[in-house]
Amino acid sequence: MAPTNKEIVHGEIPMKKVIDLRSDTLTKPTPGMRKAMMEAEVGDDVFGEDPTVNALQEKVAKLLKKEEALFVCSGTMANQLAIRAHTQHGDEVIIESEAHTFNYEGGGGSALSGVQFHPLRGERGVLDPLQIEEAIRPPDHHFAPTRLVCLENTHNRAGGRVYPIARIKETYHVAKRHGLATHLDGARLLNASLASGIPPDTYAQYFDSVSMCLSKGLGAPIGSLITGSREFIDRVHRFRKMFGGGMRQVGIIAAAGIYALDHHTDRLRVDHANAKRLAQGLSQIDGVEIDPNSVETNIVVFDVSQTGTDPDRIAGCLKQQGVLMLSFGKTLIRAVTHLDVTSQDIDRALEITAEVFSGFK
Ligand code: TLP
Repeated sequence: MAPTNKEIVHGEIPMKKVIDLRSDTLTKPTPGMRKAMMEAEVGDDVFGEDPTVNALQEKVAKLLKKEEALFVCSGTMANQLAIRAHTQHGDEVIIESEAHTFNYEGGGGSALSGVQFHPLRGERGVLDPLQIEEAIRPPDHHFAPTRLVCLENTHNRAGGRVYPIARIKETYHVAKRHGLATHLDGARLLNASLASGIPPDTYAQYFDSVSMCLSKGLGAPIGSLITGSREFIDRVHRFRKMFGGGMRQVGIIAAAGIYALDHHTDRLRVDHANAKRLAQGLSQIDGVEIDPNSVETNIVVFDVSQTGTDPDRIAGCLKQQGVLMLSFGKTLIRAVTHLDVTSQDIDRALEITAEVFSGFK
């Protein structure tokens, strides 16, 4: 019998498809994307001579209505280069306490830029602009001068929350009143844009720099862009070289990015619908706490404290049944929908999750 959607053929033995919801970074390049990569025109990008990289940079600069964009290998590198280019050693950077740049970038802010972070506790990832204003250091030599404010949209740890545009606008005005630069970690900016209906450049206008990833929901195997003014990108370019991020015939991966932007942007709505479907199903399972209304994009974070069981253990049990999710702190589990997950996969993942949770009553 032909393998069903739920099966893949591995040698002679039909195996159940593993439903991998750990991250939207796990997607494999599609055949169309691989073809675009294979056919990409390339050149040495350190010489500025890779036409495919140049085309990608122009495309993203245009999308965000910024003067320039620079291709870098990862979201982490994009954020860290932005910090390096906006600040000097000894400066302070205001950031939300659950932000990726503060928590998951290997201490890059202090190690690579010599800055100290001033983390502020947000309300599900979102800061009150007044809170930001109060945190700005007065001009006194005792203090590290506040130089930069970083926001994240969508906010990963807040379950893919779309950062409200009104808050972004007010934050921008506070920052500018105090002469601060603004940076957006827009790793999933296109998810935010699709969910809110607000064009990406409308978000981008409130930031001096915006980073954006191609290797998350968009499904490219690698790559991020950092955008800003010509002068800013020129500084970033120098630091990219310094950090060892100058790449050569890299059009081969930039082609995947162009393909992703052209073919995978609108389909993010499928991921959002699947995430909603997952959240709705999870909310019906005893031991799971989640408000499906809080799920706006492709990230579903749910609380399992009612089970009295460690999320690592629960993730381990789900894994044994072929569903992969991430333990996301003391009581939380994260599931992310993406290009390689269908609505049937979501239904199957829900059946398995319900079965696994019935063992924790
Ligand atoms: N996030 C990854 C993990 O690092 C947690 C994920 O699976 O979600 N900003 C945000 C908001 C991110 O979520 C990530 C990656 C990054 C930056 C860093 O991007 P990469 O992994 O390309 O360095």
